Amino acid sequence: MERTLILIKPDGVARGLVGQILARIESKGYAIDALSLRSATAEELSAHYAEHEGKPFYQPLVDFMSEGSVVSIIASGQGVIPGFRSLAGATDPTAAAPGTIRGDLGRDWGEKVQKNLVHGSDSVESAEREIGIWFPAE
Ligand code: IDP
Repeated sequence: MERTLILIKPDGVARGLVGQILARIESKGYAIDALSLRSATAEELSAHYAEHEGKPFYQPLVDFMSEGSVVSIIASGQGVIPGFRSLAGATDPTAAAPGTIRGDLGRDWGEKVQKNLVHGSDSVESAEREIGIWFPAE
């Protein structure tokens, strides 16, 4: 069964949206196979965002991701990788379509602030790599 790595970022945890976001994942029919709430380590964040290192938003993104607790989730189901990205909506919450997590619940976006509530892996390779970062036992 296809699986993906989902993160509920610190803005989602701080705003009390964990339940709503989990409900959308479960209502779509995806299974939650693992779930953890804790602060991300510097090592996890630099590994997770390695592809963005050197970009202007990299350091603000890592700082924001270190601001509070993160929920990491392994979800599975048919087509869950593109399916969750479609539930999440466009990266910029001000442009994300209504009906998506970012479109309905996200607000804050700026040059240096990247508060878009969730992350979802974008390919099978990324999913397996990211699951290895957040759930090393998997
Ligand atoms: P995604 O989360 O929609 O897959 P990515 O391009 O993988 O988007 O970017 C990872 C994260 O980096 C985004 O979710 C967002 O928080 C931040 N980000 C991406 N592009 C920008 C940008 O142009 N400005 C500020 N933050 C950005």
